[in-house]
Amino acid sequence: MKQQQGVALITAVLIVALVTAIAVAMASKQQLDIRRSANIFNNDIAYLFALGAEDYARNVLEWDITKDGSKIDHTGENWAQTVSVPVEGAMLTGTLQDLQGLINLNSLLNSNGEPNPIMQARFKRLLKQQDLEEAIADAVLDWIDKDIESTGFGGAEDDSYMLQMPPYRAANSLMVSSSELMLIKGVDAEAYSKLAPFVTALPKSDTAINVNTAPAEVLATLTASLTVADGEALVEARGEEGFDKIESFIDHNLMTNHPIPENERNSLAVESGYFLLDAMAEFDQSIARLHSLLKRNPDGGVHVMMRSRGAY
Ligand SMILES: [Ca+2]
Ligand SMILES: [Ca+2]
Repeated sequence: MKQQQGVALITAVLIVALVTAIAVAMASKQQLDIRRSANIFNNDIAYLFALGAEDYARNVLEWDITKDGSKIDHTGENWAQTVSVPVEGAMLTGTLQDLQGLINLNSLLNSNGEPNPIMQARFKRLLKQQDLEEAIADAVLDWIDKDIESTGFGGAEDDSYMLQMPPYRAANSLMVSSSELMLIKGVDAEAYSKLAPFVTALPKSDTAINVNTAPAEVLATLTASLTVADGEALVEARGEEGFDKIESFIDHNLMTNHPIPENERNSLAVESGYFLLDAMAEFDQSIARLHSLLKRNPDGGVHVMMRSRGAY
């Protein structure tokens, strides 16, 4: 009888222990679920705030045309200033970059799909300036051109990429992101990091370089004789106001020894149509990062061409 009571007691203790363990597990799982749901909500809210920043950026770009009255774009304008503001419990930060200040890799071809010797020469000068093989320019051209015939010495098409591990094929269409460079023959991570600050991939071939927003390294690619130091002097000379027209740049005394041929002038500009927004929204412990490629028409209308969460 006593032995039976002992067994019952042990069983009771075991049941209590089991129920306690289950209760603790349930409670902590519930807490995790609550935290997880809160994270999902907060991430969504942060993303919505980032979209709000995009809307604001679109307005700023539109105002720059409709309210400002001047067509030119330069780094002293409102759109070029980084904005960091608290909004209803969130912290928003947004920066707009003029992508036409960079070399558009897709402009190595013209809109008819033929090689564009002016832009090729500029890209080759950039490669040389960054101590990289000029042959990379051939491979980039092959990557975006429609055919599968290799260009020059450095060209590469499917036959080259199919030998890689894993094998892949050339895009044979315009690049969507300049990070595609990393897939291209001759471009490793180091080469990419050298080029990335100076190149872009716009959804259009024939785009001009804005001399008011181009960094010194890009200005230095405009003629064979310009150096990065010349580019820095030009950046200094344009100041925050920029050049009011392309002739003011071409005829500037710093350009006297670096004449720009007549046929290359319309691939230079003092205004821009493509901008990259880098927006970040922090809400509670969630952070949303948004990159938006914005296209602005001459009438001021702004469209989102591409959006990417996280990296661009
Ligand atoms: Ca402007
Ligand atoms: Ca090709």
